Amino acid sequence: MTIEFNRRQTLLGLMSAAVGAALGSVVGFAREAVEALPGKVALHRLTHRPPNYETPIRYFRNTLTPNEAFFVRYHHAVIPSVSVDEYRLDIGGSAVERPLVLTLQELRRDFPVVEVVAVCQCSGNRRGLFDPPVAGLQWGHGAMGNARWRGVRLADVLARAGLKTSALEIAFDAADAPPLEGTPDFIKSLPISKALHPDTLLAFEMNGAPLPEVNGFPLRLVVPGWTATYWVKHLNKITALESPEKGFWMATAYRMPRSTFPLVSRFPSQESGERAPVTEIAVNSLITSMESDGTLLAGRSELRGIAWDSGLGIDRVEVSFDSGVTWRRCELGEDLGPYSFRPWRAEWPVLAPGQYEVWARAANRAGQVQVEKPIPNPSGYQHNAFHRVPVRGVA
Ligand SMILES: Nc1nc2c(c(=O)[nH]1)N[C@H]1C(S)=C(S)[C@@H](COP(=O)(O)O)O[C@H]1N2
Ligand SMILES: [Mo]
Repeated sequence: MTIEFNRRQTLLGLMSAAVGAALGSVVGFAREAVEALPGKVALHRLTHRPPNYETPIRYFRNTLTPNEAFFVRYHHAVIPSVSVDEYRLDIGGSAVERPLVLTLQELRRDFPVVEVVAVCQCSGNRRGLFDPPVAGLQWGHGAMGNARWRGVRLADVLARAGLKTSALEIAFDAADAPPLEGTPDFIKSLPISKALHPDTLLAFEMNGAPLPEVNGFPLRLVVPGWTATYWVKHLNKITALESPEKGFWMATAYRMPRSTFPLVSRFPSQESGERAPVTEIAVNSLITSMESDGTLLAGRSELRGIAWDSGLGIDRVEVSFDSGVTWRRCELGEDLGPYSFRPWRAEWPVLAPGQYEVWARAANRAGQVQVEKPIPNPSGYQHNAFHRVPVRGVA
């Protein structure tokens, strides 16, 4: 069964666009349209088929992103609608001893249920901010979200199937099929070390509720610290491989020229050629307290935001009012674990009258710091330049 995004939904979406506009967008640049998907509030639409919708910045004022405002990204236009009763998860491949088929009930019943708070961030988040522009979906700041994921450990399920020592990668396939135009099937793989990491989950809940339909119902892979391309939604097949996965989504897409980005967390079996796969999320931060016109009122608006990285841990967040000459430390807020958004706030300094910009930058415990200019790369991945917001109303 599939859901088609039809005209009626578009009409409903346009109606909710009016509501969205009334609430006021805080994204600092024009977006094509604001529209609601089933079960979602109005989000910024990039494309309708396939559904690609980003979260307005104001929702990041919550440390956990509400499910109904969580961004949506698909490569294929036809989204599977899976019934819980008919759902089966296949675990097989030449590198398992005992192939398995599990129902959702068996998954919940037979394995310890665990939780992790983690940021799901598209590798192409902020692609639309690259200058010169880069081809691809022109995401602003909202191709990401932070949630409390609940599910079972992938390692426990693989242990039941019995992983052979010859296993090299674990591949993940989903119920969304490539449409007629022939986009390759969406298959991703992980190195064994990441697949067996105790924080890598098969999740059936998000923020205490079943996964929304368009965020992977009934089961998705959660790969804390790594970009969202690995977080396969509607997961229905796990294959233990003895050789590298060679499909388009591993061999061609989601790669960066080696050396363009610091890679702490590597994927050695996929590192042939000049480009290596995108893996861990780059250290990043965002100011979230802008007024509805996208600016801050000096001394009046709250000055707060979020910071995150791949799980090494946020060490500090700093703001600058003089284009990076001097930096002031911010106060870090509640800590929901290393993979979570970390909220922060700052006091306003006394500013002489004039035009200002506030810049925010985060550093992690491994000493990685955000950059002033994004690191150019052909697909526009890992944009982690300082967030810059205009300040007005200095008396
Ligand atoms: N089945 C399936 N899973 C998928 C994708 C997809 O196209 N199909 N896209 C991936 C990418 S690139 C991203 S950024 C995230 C987006 O997750 P979300 O839609 O829940 O926000 O899903 C990942 N998992
Ligand atoms: Mo993505």
